[in-house]
Amino acid sequence: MNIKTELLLCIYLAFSVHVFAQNQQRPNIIFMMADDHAYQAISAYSDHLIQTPNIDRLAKEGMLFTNACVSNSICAPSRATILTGKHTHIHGKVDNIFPFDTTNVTFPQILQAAGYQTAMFGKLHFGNNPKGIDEFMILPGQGYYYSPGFITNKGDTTIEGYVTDIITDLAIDWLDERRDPEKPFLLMYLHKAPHREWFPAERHYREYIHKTFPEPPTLFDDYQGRGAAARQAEMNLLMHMNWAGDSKIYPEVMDSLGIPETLDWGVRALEETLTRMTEAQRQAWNEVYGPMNADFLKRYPEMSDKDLMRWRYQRYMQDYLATIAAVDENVGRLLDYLDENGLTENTIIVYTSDQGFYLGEHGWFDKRFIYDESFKTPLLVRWPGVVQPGTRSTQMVQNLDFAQTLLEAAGLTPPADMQGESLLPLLKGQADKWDREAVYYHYYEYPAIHMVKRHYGIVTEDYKLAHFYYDIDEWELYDRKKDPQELKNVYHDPAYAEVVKKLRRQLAELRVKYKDSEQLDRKYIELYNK
Ligand code: SGN
Ligand code: CA
Repeated sequence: MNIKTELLLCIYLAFSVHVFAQNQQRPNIIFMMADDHAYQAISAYSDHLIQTPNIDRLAKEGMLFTNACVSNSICAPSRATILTGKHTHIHGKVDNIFPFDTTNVTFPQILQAAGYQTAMFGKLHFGNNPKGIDEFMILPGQGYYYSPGFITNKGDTTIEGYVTDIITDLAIDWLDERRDPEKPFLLMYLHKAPHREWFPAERHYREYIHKTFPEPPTLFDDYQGRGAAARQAEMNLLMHMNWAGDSKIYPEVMDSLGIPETLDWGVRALEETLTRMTEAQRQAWNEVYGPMNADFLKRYPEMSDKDLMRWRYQRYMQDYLATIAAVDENVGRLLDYLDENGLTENTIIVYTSDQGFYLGEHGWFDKRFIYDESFKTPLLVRWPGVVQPGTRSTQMVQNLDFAQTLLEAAGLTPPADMQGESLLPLLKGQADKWDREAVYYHYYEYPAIHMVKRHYGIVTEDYKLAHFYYDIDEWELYDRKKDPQELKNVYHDPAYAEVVKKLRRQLAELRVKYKDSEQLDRKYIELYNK
């Protein structure tokens, strides 16, 4: 920590220390996050794709948010926003590329300084180690599904096994062996799954490879109702997925069919993970993916583009959802541990993702856009005695709000420069004390993989207005009530002229409120292009 940050933390704690001194039983906090976990793939939201009985327990015993969203739909920026309570243009981690600026103050640092025992297991993806964490084991970068390596306080290590099981073992071991019963704790439990490329555990791929999933109505979207940004994005299942890495087609099958790999690392991605498996794991894999390949080899010559799109969608869902089956099982293990050890009552559990994800809607995978499937994120909160079981909130809450919420829950006053709102009134069932009408969004990483153009925008319950401002200058407006699938940009429709005027004014006000500006837009473009 540099001297300035340290000083700020001390001053801040001197002011807030009396609050927690009064608070005898400060709650433990378990922050659970999966990477790229779409709300469409949690049965508490919708059970058309998968059953997630363990994650659903959190909805049954707590609150489910139907309108939770992120402020920048990509991994590391979202994580930095969660930790700092600030928009990405303020904490500076606007994309996945530059390392996180560790002079930012994060909520775990504040909890640690206030006497919490802190630990983090799983994926952080910051390019540097977490601050304010007593013990951590994090995956380097994106990490691996099989035999993953870990960076720890005491050096690097590799653990044989399946990543989702291992992260849970680490969390449970820590609770069991090193938790200090004299202190409240913060446990950051951060899954790699279901991030691309989707490599499930044997017990799940054996089952899921035989499943067929319903297709989203917009699988064959032609993007005609929208702007250039949607048409030029490179995240279409048919055109932009890798054959080896994503669909798990063997390179020799591709060769014999004359299919080139979509992106040059696709084959490497498959081979790298297969090489990390033990001999027995590889054998099991080939027993299941071998016949799938043989079947594809036979059918491919007869398949139209439409057939291929359908095939790729099924292949995608089989692996993506199978990795979620392991997340759900492991969340169940952790919840059981809390039950068996008397920790359920005094522990707040948050379950969320670093953003949403496209599961074939608009023909897409990946995220990044302000459009709903990537903009919205799952959010479930269980807090016995405070949150009424089985409740739902439809309010527009944002990952920007988590830091303040958790600090207040711990009896602390959040630093004044955090930009979110505490969710405590909503959690306590006092929605009348919540008055947010709109949220602000800003995505930066471009030009880059998936080619989603830079844009910022405002989202209200009724409308979504976005400005794509780099290498094009286009505005899009969606009527969320009439057009929930966001298929028709009505920005130029005269019937919406008044709405456009009002929203543009509100958006300008939000940019001022959150201290974003054209000058900053330009600064981040210049930094990126350096
Ligand atoms: C990798 C993925 C992309 C993904 C980014 C960011 N490709 O580059 O599909 O958008 O990560 O993901 S992969 O073939 O290497 O998996 S994020 O979750 O870290 O933001
Ligand atoms: Ca992610």
